Amino acid sequence: MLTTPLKKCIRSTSIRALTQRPKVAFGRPFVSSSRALQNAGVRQPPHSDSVHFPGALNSKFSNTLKFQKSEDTPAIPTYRLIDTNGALLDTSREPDLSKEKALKMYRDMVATSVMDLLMYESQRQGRISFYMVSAGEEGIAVGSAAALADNDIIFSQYREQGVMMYRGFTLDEFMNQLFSNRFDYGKGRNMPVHYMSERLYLHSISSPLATQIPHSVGAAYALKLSGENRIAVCYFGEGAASEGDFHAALNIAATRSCPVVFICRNNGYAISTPTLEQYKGDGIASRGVGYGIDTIRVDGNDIMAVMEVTKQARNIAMTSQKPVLIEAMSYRVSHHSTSDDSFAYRAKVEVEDWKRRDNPITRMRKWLELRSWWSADEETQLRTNLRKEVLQAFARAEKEKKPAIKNLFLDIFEKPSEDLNEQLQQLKRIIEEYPDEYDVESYEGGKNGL
Ligand SMILES: Cc1ncc(C[n+]2csc(CCOP(=O)(O)OP(=O)(O)O)c2C)c(N)n1
Repeated sequence: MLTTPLKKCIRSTSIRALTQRPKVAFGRPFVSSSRALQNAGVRQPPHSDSVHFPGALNSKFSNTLKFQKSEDTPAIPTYRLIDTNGALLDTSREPDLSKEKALKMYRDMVATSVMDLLMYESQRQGRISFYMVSAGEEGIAVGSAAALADNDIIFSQYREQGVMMYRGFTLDEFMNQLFSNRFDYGKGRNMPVHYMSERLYLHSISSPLATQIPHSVGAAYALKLSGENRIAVCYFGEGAASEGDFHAALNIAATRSCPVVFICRNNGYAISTPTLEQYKGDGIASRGVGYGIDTIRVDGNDIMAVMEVTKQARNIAMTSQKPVLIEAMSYRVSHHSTSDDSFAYRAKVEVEDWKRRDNPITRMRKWLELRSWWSADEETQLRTNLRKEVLQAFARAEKEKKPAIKNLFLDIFEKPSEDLNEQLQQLKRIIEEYPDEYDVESYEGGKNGL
């Protein structure tokens, strides 16, 4: 039963009320939850062929019984700015980019790929326990990061090294995490590649797929309420987009009008699962439209297109306070991780073809060379220097001690519980009783680090 004031409120609501400027709370337009109730009171204009069933306000009546078929709907186009030879496809759309910034973007893509190659090899040698490269996806990461504000809040999956590189995560910071040494911000508790940085507004990566998507929406909602001049940005793969969290997140982002840019890296595979087995629709982009979210598909090998698209997406999210979805197309030229041999489920020739056909790094290099901003000598110099810098950071991180053993028990709760303190003492007693069984000296403070 509705109460009388509520009935009155519903009766007095018109379409105009729905389109009026929303109330402002904490500095940003705020959609109140009573809006849902207002929907129920939409008036039906007499003799209109439009239905105003509250669930689909713009649907017209039809006496043709016709199912909508996804195959009849044209696929969303893939936006590009430069072709595979680095030439601008439309000269009226010259990217707004200084030489200095372009060279930083190029350097960060190359740095990501040099670090990836060396770290992949170091895992094969057993020096680190695990690694994931982002080969073929450097353009998505660096291109999008270059279009964001330095303090936009970032949520990643695990293949976004280029975003961190562009933000200023240093090679030492990468290596400290990969070695779980005493300088690792995660105190050695997570697997390699699960980076984080409070300084750079990079939320910690965690393994359960897609959980970061609703987190990013929550962060965006908080930014909206506090009236801050920044947005949340969330990266994920097309495989992760099959999780329930993707649905929950995009739906709430749309209905609560949250300033978040979703960036889906569609690289064709989720470990061994090709996209043909992942979904039947037109990729991830077609879903955005279904949620009422402004959406675009972009060529992820074209760093300029990714940058321009992200710039505009950020602008929409910031000025209109609503979500935007970008689906960036690419191909995962690497194995999924060091625990995967992708030739068990795809032909080597497929991968080799892709490598030869297109690549975000060579495409940008050609673009730079067309402008005489880059030369073969500079390329050799850059790669030699980067290799040296990565190996030096690697050596520094490898010889550092691990975090003090007590960190195993800290940060589970804000303060350790009595049980945890008791377990810590118990571990201390066991280590003292069996000193030869534990390698405590590689941890900061050794036994006293407990
Ligand atoms: C909830 C959950 N299910 C399964 C996994 C195992 N898993 C790790 S990565 C991955 C594939 C993800 O593919 P995609 O999102 O397309 O990203 P990509 O690896 O291609 O970059 C899976 C299934 C996981 N980490 N979390």
